[in-house]
Amino acid sequence: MKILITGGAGFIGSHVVRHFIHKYPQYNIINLDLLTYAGNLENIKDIEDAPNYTFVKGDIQDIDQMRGLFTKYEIDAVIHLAAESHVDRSISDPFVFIKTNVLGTATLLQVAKEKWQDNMEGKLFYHVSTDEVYGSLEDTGLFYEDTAYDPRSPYSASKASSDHFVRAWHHTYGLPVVLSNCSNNYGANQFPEKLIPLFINNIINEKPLPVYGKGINVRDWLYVEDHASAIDVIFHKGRNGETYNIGGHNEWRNIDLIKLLIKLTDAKLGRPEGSSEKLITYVTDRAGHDLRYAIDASKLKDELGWVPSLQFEEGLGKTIDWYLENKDWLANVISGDYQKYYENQYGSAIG
Ligand code: NAD
Ligand code: TDX
Repeated sequence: MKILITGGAGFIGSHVVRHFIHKYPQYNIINLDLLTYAGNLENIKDIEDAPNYTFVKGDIQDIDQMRGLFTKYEIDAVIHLAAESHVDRSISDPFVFIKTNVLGTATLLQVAKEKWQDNMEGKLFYHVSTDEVYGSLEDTGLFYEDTAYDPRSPYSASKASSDHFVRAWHHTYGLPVVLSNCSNNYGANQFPEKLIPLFINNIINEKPLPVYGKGINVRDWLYVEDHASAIDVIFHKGRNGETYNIGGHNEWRNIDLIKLLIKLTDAKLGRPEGSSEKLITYVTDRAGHDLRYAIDASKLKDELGWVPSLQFEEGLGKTIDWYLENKDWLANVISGDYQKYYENQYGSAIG
């Protein structure tokens, strides 16, 4: 099988590529990535010489390039992760989200349909999506696969739109598809614009920790390697046309998570317990900040037998260790444009 993985130089994609390269030497993996600010070949350096691996730099919006790539590599299946993924960036610059997430996904769907339409047998378009498409929960309740879509940020609206197009290509053209909607991921190689790596980096450097609003928003956190293993299971066993929610049964209020992160990181740095709590700085809330996400992943458990493997403190500990051991990786990604982003996003609030 020849599998096109898009966005494989990004955070989750790099773990998915590594997982498939090692576990399925009989598959050929073609990793297509535009290498935007979020894409980094360092994330997959350890597997770049694997015999079943090919990297292609390219844009999912470029239909001619995608047609050429499907023909050249005789693609049988797609695992589509390439996207713009950061909510705050979608608030300041929504159009790149619409272009990449909506038009890019539609482009890939159209090319897959063109190339596979004579024989759809054994073909699969797997679309990786997010729990944010379901909107925001109050203190109780969970997102189910049939929860009505209610996206509220430009990011989640673009992901919701892409999900709709995937289902449209399935129902209209018979494209074999499967979708998954996952909760917040954390782990190695996450770009330090997202809460956990941003805060680890700032704790290390004794910089302010910008907590949006009152810090009472709730997210359901899943270790990234568990997401990769869920994608593996759904790719191989998921039913055509179905959607599977993926989650960690692991809800945390931001402020509680931040205090745990401080405790674990201070301990690893040999600082007195809680000493970095003084860095907590409450800043203006994110516009339209969704209060709570929480996933019911029982369909995935009951139908396909997948459950998360790691406890949160263990996963968080491994994540902090990775950032402490990979200071060069961190230094490289926070040079250049990151400084401009940081200044625009936080400058006036925390200096
Ligand atoms: P990321 O931002 O770390 O990586 C995205 C990758 O896509 C980068 O390597 C980037 O270079 C690439 N890319 C962007 N535009 C492209 C284009 N036009 N053509 C080709 N490649 C392009 O994102 P992530 O956090 O790894 O998320 C991966 C996927 O998983 C996304 O679809 C996201 O919506 C989804 N998701 C993420 C989370 C999370 O917590 N991070 C949770 C659920 C779902
Ligand atoms: O500086 C910050 N301060 C802060 O309080 C940042 C960056 C975040 N936050 C809050 C906002 C959220 O309530 O922390 C929470 C997590 O924020 P992010 O890491 O930006 O994640 P979130 O907005 O929840 O979205 C993530 O999960 C779903 C991913 O970025 C998405 O790609 C994914 O689809």
